[in-house]
Amino acid sequence: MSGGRIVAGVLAPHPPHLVYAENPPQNEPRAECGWEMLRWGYERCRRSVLALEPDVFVVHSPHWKTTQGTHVLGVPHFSGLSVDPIFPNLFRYRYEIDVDVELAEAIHHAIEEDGLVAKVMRNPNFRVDYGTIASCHLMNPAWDVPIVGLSSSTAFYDFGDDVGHEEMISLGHATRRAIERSGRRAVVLSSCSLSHRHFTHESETPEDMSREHVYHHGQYLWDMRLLDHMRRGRTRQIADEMVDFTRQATAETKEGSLSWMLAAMDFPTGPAEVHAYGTVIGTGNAVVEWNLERAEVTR
Ligand code: 2X7
Ligand code: FE2
Repeated sequence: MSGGRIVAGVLAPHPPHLVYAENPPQNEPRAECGWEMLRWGYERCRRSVLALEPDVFVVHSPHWKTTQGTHVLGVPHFSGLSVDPIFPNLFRYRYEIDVDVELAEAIHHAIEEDGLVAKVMRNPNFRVDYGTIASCHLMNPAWDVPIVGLSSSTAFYDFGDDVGHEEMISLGHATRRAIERSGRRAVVLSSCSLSHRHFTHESETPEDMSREHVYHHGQYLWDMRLLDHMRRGRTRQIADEMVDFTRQATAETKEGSLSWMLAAMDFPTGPAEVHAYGTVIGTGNAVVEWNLERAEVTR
């Protein structure tokens, strides 16, 4: 099969707080409200992306960390309870996840073609990480579109952030190639926050928005710089500045989700749509859509 393509890419951050504040039936804890700007941004983004009728979401998560290369979820259905290790008070989520195993295997094959280390994860009892779950839930709470989940290799930690960034660019190219061969209409999700320094104390009521603000002006300036690049179609410049950004804003881009997604989209030059920016315990989070089916975004 051929003729597949990436129809959209989304910077889709995964703070469990956003799922908590939505009160979906799958999540045990109950919230009064909270982080509305981000949640309403996700709502707008979701409407736009689901209108493209994608066959699959392909998500790269910083919270599935693997030491030997990139792993790909490769079981047709996962079911279980995901508990956030840091915020068990906010996220205890019962998941049912369908996986596009054929595409997962094709991505695995393409990664190996490029000489990178990869593995298909075939353990049916594997507990899917909360980064994958939160981003996919916020993009499609109905879970009626299958996913492919990619781990983040620890290349950034083992060999340095510059090497890690380059490896994620290669991973993005391989992902794109596999999708093109697959015939699928895919949406790629970069599951990460931007600046990532956060408060070490939680307020008694987690959704008390009088306590929410940016951690540090320098971090905020970096986030705004990146969002400005996105809105002006400067994706290559983002890639050029990624290592500096990651270091100076202590950004969650360290695990490579954004580098991977920009490369998978082949660095689009049209303007991305920033649906929302907001902080979660001081970290910078943006919901940003590259709708590659719209004329002004295609190259
Ligand atoms: O994983 C996260 C995150 N990236 C940002 C903020 C809060 C919690 O969890
Ligand atoms: Fe995170």
